[in-house]
Amino acid sequence: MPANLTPQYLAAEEAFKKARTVDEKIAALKQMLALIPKHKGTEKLQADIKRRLARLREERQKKSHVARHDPFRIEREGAGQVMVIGWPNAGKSSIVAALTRAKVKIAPYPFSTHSPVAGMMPFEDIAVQLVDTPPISSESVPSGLVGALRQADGILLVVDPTDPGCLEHLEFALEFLRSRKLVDVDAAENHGDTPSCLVVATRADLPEAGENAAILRESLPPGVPFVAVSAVTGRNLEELRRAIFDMLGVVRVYTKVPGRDPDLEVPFVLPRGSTVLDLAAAIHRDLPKRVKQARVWGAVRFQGQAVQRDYVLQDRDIVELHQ
Ligand SMILES: Nc1nc2c(ncn2[C@@H]2O[C@H](COP(=O)(O)OP(=O)(O)OP(=O)(O)O)[C@@H](O)[C@H]2O)c(=O)[nH]1
Ligand SMILES: [Mg+2]
Repeated sequence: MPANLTPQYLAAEEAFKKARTVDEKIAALKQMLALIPKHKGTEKLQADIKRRLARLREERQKKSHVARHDPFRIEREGAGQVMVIGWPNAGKSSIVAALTRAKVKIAPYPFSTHSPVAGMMPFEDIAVQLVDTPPISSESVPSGLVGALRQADGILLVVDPTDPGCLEHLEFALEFLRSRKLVDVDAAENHGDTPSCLVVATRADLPEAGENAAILRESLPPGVPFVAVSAVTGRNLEELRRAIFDMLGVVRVYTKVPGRDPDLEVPFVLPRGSTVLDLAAAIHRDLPKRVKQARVWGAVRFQGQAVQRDYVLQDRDIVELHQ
């Protein structure tokens, strides 16, 4: 080979191939550039490394820019994060305002929400984070939204049934979620590596909403939950809170020390399907190997029933771990 590359250079090249982050790649390319034998035979290769280096530096610059200003980077709080999305003027901010104390902007004209705003929705003894977002339409999807939706635990899709275009709006949004692989809208059960989704028809206080709300409901793929609410009268908001909680696919579990009353103040929130062992791991890393069995009060047939470590916890179970 005319280039006569040294083993040191080849090692640096190997490091480049293994590099995952932009910083690691830049470091490896700099190393390659330093170690490459400088002669005519490597000129093209040198130019190529410099080009790649320049491109990565540009990418890093852009990334740090985004990281500083990305308003969609909202730290998850509470039992789960649910993004509220929908067509301009659908009623997203009104729903977030009705369910949380977030200071959102509500206006009779479209595009009134410019950046996401988070608030906590109390539900029984826990709280779920709702995030109001700028609208999506066939013309534009806010940059940063897709990434944020991917991180979320659930997506609440708001549709205005009094809008003559509501069916197209719903179809557009479902296709958007489908095509970006954000939600498996066609699967009856969405839980897994993609967030689940829930469709909300708003303005149930207006007489013209009823008929279209029924059409929207019927047009949904089976398994996608639907609630018709009014943010103005509060109609069905309790049902909506419950549906949001159900969408998260979690269970609340309370722990109890033998001989004492259970701690009903703050539940552990675990993914549905979690077992006694998962609960032990959530309490302390070392606990699973010490737990032999448990007693459970709640959904099981006998109160205080002994269960094995692989018992699947039900929402609101009270669990006493035995070593
Ligand atoms: N009657 C009635 N009006 C509602 C309801 N929900 C929202 N509205 C009205 O609909 C308009 C739009 O509401 P917003 O909550 O700002 O809608 P949005 O989807 O956040 O709008 P953008 O952020 O601009 O996309 C406002 O005038 C609200 O008062 C409802 O349940 N009933
Ligand atoms: Mg809004």
